This record gives sequence, C-alpha cells and structure tokens, in this order.
Amino acid sequence: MLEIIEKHIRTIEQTTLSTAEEAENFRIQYLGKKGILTTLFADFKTVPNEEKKAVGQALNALKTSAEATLAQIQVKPSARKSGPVEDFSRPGYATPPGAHHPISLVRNEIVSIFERMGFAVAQGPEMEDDWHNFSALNFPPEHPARDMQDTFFLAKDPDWALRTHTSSVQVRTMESQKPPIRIIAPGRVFRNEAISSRSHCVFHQVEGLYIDQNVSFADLKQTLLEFARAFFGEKTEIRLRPSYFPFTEPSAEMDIWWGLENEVDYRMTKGTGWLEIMGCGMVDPAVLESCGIDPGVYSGYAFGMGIERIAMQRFQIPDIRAFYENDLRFLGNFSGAV
Ligand code: 2U9
Repeated sequence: MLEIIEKHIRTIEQTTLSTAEEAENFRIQYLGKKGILTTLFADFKTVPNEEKKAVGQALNALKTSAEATLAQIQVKPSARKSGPVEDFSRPGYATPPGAHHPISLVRNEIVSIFERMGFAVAQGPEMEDDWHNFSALNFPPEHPARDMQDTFFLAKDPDWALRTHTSSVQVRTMESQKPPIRIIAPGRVFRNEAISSRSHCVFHQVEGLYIDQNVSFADLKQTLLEFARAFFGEKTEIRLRPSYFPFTEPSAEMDIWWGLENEVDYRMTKGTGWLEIMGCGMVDPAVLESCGIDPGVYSGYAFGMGIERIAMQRFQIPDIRAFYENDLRFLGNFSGAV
C-alpha cells in the first residue's frame, strides 16, 4: 500500500493544472467522495498494525499534496476562464450631476423673496369647480374665459375644469381662514390656447394675496417694488399702468425699467424700454364678500405673474416649448444653478 501511495505522490508532483476543468477532474479523482483518497483511507483498516504508522503518515502526505496542488490553481491568473483582469483600484464611473428645471429655479427664487416678506405658501387642487375658478372671483356668466375655447372643461361634468389660474387657491384660503391672510400660491395652470413660441396650454404662475384691515394700494406698490429689486437688482425701477381684471379694482400691470440700449432691448420692450412683469390690484369687495370676508372691515391686494415669461427673459430662452420637451441638452444648461 505504501508503494501505491508514494506512486500517487510522485504523479501529483508532476501534475500541472492549467484550466478550471482540469482542476475539477483532479479534485474528483483524488479528493472526491469516491476518489483515490477515500478508497485508500477505507483500505487503511486492513493495514497490519506494525505498518499503520508509516502508511498513515504517507496517506496524510498524499492528501496534503493533493490539496496543495489544487489550491495553487485557484490563485494562478492563467487559470481564469477569459476576459480582462479586474482592476479594483481604478476610479469609478462619473455620475453626471442632475439639474433643477429652470421653471423650478425661478419659482423657488420668487417664493423665497416673498417668504422673506412674511408670505406663506398655499396650495390647492389642479381640477376646480366653477365656483372656485370663476364665480367667486367675480367672472360674469358670459365672460370669455368661461368659454370652451379658453378652458379645459371635464367632458363628463362641465361644472369642473382644469384651473385656469391659481387664484382658486386664494379663494379656498379665504373661505377657510380668517384675516390677516398673507399667502403666495405657486402652481401649474391650464388654458385651452394654441401652442406657439410665446404661449402654451400648460404654464406656471405665482399669485399673491394680502388681506387685513387698512391694506392700501401703497402697500401693494411697496411690496412689488421690494420684490422687483430683490429679483431684478437693487436699482430696478417700476411703474404701474391701469388695467382690468374681474377680481381686482382698481387693477394694474407692473413694468420694470429694462432700458433701450440695443436692438434686443427694443424687441423685448416693444420700443418702450419697459418690460411687463405682472398684474395686480386691490381685491374687489365683491370677491371678499363671496369668500366670507366683510369688505366693510377688511381690504386686500393681490398680484399674479407667469413664471415661464420671467424664466424666458432671465435665461434668454426664445421658445416657451423648450420648457416641456425634456431635452437633456437644454436641461443640462441649468446644472449647478441652485
Ligand atoms: C383672489 C383675488 C385676486 C390675482 C391677480 C393678476 C392680477 C394677473 C396674470 C399675470 C400673467 C396671470 O400668468 S398670468 O397670465 N395675473 O395679472 N392676478 S391680480 O388676483 C386675485 C387672486 C385671488 C381671491
């Protein structure tokens, strides 16, 4: 038996394993359940006592030798099946940074300016009933905004529509809270308009509302001046032009002085030098009444602006449709801006 064992040891010493397949065959042959070592260990019982020590040592040497030969192949790179060797020290793949959408950037800036002035953010549903979108806001029954051509009504129930402005959020706030109320309502609105480079059927607004005792047009003007200087620069000048909205009386448009230095300024301001930024006015007493606030005790001002218009002007974006196309080449321009 000793001779057989020593023969196996010599064979193993001359064996080189170079593939995983060879290694597996070797393992089965020597160390497998029905392998050479199992058989030899079983035969060990029949070895005469005086030979047991020498045979036992030889058997252990054979086992160690078989295991060492097998272990070697597991660390030899040449035994790899195929493909490149992994370099675990190489740098990872770079993850491109994300970017805020330009509409979000402008909205956040507007919101934070008004928050600093004490306004709280209010939100409401995008689908509204006739009362909150139109009637409470003093829209007469024959007003063109109530037309199918201007509003997306729900086919099943024409009392419901996609909100055409975030003024409905302010109506809901007035119905549920007592003055003083000082809120801004940023949000998405919908109008059934033909899509062009200047207008879209979906856009975003920020509207504001302040209701308290003795609120005057002077308060409105000072708040808007403060906003204009925080957003457009501290030397910004504003002007208010008379206008008309069903929900405010008197009503006005606020322009900022843009200047008339070059051709672009002429085009942007239609040759006037003044750039229209937002609409505003004193909340019509009939609107206060509709929302359960006594116009004999309270007064208030409101304003509203379109975020797309301001973002287009700020980032020099010539076509409103760019905001909704999700083209990464466009959106990537805003990475790094906060
Ligand atoms: C209540 C009462 C009054 C909100 C106002 C405007 C003037 C305005 C437009 C600007 C461009 C909308 O995005 S736009 O098309 N908005 O000119 N909005 S005053 O007045 C309100 C709101 C709620 C209860």
